Amino acid sequence: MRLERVELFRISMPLVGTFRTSFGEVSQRQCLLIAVSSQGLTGWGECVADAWPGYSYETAGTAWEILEQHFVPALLGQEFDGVGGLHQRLARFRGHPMARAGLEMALWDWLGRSRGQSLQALLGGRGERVEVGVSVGIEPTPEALVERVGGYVDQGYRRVKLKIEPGLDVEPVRAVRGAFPDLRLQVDANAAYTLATAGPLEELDAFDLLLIEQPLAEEDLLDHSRLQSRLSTPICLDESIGSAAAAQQALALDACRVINIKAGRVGGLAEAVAIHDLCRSQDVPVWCGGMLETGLGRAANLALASLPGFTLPGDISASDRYYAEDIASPRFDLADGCLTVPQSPGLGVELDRSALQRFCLEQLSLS
Ligand code: OSB
Ligand code: MG
Repeated sequence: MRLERVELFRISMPLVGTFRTSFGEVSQRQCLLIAVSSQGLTGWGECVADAWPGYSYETAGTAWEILEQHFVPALLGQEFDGVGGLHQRLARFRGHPMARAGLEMALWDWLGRSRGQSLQALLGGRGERVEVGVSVGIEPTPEALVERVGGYVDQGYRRVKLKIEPGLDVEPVRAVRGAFPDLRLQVDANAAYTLATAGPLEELDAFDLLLIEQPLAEEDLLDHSRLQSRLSTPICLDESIGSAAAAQQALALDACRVINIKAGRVGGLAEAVAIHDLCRSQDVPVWCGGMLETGLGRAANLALASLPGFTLPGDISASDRYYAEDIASPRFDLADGCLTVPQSPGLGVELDRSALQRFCLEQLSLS
């Protein structure tokens, strides 16, 4: 195949509420949308890099630069063979997994549309619905947190993830566990602790959590392994797992017992599936992480999460948990704690060009 045109859009969409994590607060989500066109068909992808480097070093700005200057020129007008061919053409470039993944997602959408197959079918997923959870930001008081969690429980979410940071960990978790004794509960520190400050995490063993996500620094597999030996709760890694090779090392070191898979963080859906396959062969549970995606990224996450090794509910909430207005339709509604996996060709959602123009800050067409 040969790409004839690639369009980049930098967008900013208001979230329904401010989302606070240990690395900062966000109330407007920035990301890039990428459209690839060939043979009269267009595929859409979402690059999940945010406005500033809090979660990872990539930003919407760095992704734009890398796509415009390097990745897109390496592909435009060149003959290559599907997703494998795309990765071969980009193999000489180091890093920038979110930029890579956004482009790859657009190609998956294009491939699915050209073959009349859903992304779920292309990836090897199955089933009409997947069970999902919700990620809840840090709240100033335990009372406010319990109220927010209660709202999500009333909507039908059966698994809740609480963001924590030093000083806002044991007491908030105690309050939520006290109010919801049977709720499936987990926490995410986004790398906010060190081995020296991880004492409170040992106290969390008392609250029957499914897992503790990314307690320590991204690079620090060894200390995660040391910490895991002190905890009965499984550690789950997010930021630390950039590839299947990293996953293999983390598991060999017992640095984690669960893995959060995000296609953006690992350079695309192909690598995400490779991590899934590796974990499945070792009976390690995985779940699909989220990056506050628009309807496009959410559609891709649902297809990925329908693979058989995704045995824990993902951070893939309903559209109304994030955005009053989205750029893709149909929206995703929660039913009985589940979302429906799109079945139409490609991502299975349609981009709304007029909504896109309303949220668009900058756009560029390359051909
Ligand atoms: O660490 O999982 C994370 C959002 C942005 C960046 C990092 C993370 C998150 C979330 C939200 O937890 C997940 C979602 O609902 O999309
Ligand atoms: Mg996380």
